[in-house]
Amino acid sequence: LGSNQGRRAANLERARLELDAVPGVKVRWTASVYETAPVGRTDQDWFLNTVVGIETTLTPQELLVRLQEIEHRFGRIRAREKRWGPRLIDLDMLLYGELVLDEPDLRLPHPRLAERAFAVVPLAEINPGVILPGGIRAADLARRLAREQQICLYTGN
Ligand code: PH2
Ligand code: MG
Ligand code: MG
Repeated sequence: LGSNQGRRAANLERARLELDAVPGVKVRWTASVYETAPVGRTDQDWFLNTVVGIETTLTPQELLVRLQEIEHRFGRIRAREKRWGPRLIDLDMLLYGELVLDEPDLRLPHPRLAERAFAVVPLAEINPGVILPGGIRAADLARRLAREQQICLYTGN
């Protein structure tokens, strides 16, 4: 979950609640919120990011549609925004169990997951032992990425 516009922390919390309210989705784990330097396009505000772990009976494609519906309810209009640009809320699927999927609109694990401290650090809180692309444990990769990228625990101050 990511947000770098508006009330960022409130956006993350609302998205988490909306996700939990989706039929067939239960949010089981929630990582801390981190403030993170923008990756990809650096000329934008810092993000708040977190990761949630869910249990679901939905397929990845069904879940993707639900994530996009939530983004849409925040007023996100994809056609009007830049890739990697500012956003009120961004909901990305990082992993779906151990599934590997390569479809035009959905690749799992998320193709850039293992490069991004803002995803791996909170993920490692929830599941330190999960093996990420590259064959490395989330906790080990998180430690490495956190040294290279700007990320700090968000306390609300
Ligand atoms: N999301 C992006 C691009 N860059 N940078 C940070 N720090 N956090 C994000 O969630 C993020 C980003 C595209 O979705
Ligand atoms: Mg994203
Ligand atoms: Mg996205």
